[in-house]
Amino acid sequence: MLDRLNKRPNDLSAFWMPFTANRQFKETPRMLVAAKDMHFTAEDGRKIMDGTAGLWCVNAGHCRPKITEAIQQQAAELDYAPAFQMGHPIAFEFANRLAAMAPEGMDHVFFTNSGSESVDTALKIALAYHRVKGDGSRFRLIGRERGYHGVNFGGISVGGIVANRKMFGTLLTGVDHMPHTHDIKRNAFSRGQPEHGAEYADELERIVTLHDPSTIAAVIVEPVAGSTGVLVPPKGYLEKLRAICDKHGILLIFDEVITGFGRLGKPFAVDYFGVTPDIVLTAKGVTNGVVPMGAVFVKKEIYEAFMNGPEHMIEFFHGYTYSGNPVAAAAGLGTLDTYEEEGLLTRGGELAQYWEDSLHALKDLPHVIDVRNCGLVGAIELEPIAGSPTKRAFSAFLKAFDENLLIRTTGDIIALSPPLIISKAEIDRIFETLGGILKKLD
Ligand code: PXG
Repeated sequence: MLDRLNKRPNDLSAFWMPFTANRQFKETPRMLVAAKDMHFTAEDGRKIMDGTAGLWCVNAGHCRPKITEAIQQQAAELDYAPAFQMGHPIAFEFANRLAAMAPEGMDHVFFTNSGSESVDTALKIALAYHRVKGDGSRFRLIGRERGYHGVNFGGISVGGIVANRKMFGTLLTGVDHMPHTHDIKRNAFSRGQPEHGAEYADELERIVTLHDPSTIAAVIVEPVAGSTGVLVPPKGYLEKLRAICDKHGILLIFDEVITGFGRLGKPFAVDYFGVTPDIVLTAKGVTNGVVPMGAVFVKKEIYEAFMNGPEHMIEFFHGYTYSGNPVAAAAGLGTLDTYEEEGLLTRGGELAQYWEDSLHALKDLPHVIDVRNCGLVGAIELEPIAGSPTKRAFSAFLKAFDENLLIRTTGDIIALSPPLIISKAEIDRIFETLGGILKKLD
């Protein structure tokens, strides 16, 4: 067997890597071969601090025993069972545990295998819901500029990232977009929710009026946009979206793939902002990123609306071979146990002030044009190099990796979202390293 700790595979060409500059990577690979708690181990033995919880998912830290053991046991006992017209206990057990901790009223769970699948599932539930209620003229979906909702066709259609859309044809029809809320001129260096910009939500009213409310099925937003650089909603903005949706009978969907499971210092962004949508969709932290899984939470009224017609008929024609997969559900239960035993779903709240102060201490360093934060998420926006956007932040990423710190960059924005087990000393280390890098950056 290949000794993965010591050997690099002899050929890197077959794996077409996702969201990666393949040629650059394969020329100078950055390989991670092991992980424990807050750190990865690189192939040269260096311990790399995980400043991003992998890709915003390893909220409990790496290789946590409860999760590992749960997976091992489940794989040996019931590895797979069909998910259609058949059941296995652990999927129900996990759904019940999730429903019990979910925002109030979100008491039904549909399982998927990723954030992208959760997004498309939520959009399909919204469309079908109106139809089963006899309101099938509601077919339009509203997303937002700079929204990231995964990479499937529904998600890129409602998403607002040009690069994710431009190569892929006509996408879904009947989609419109609200403006994003990123407003550096008025809100630079905001701590938590920015003061200005609630009025960006008024654009929803304009779009709804343009198309007529009777044609709109749902509005989907990330409560805090993650991938496009940590865009925290202005004060009053989400409340306005909720009110406009209520006024017109439109479903509001929160994409909590990043904000779910403790990232903001509360179990969900719904708890943090106190605004409740009709559907909450999740992935990533639901299993600590260990086994792919997503979970879409819906209100009772939505589930109940489908429970009509002849009882032998399938009520919702949707599902995946691996919906509620036993090994994924076991990973999820091990994850929830770990979150609960260690108080991780609220730990971000305890650390948030320290995190915010440490992050904002970098505000006067060269090239820094904005610093923003919410819960245990932070972003540092850099002035792009004229004519070479993204280069400055990518160079910070490479330097950080050399200095044993993993960060994420998107455009010229550095994003940070460490595992929720991080200590204050580790927060200090992240910002000392990053501060040193920013001082030296061209
Ligand atoms: N919605 C949101 C809000 C996300 O952030 C997805 C959906 C899609 O999830 P899947 O599991 O299909 O990838 C995401 C994913 C980054 C980064 O560095 C963010 C994501 C994925 C990879 C990298 O910002 N978010």
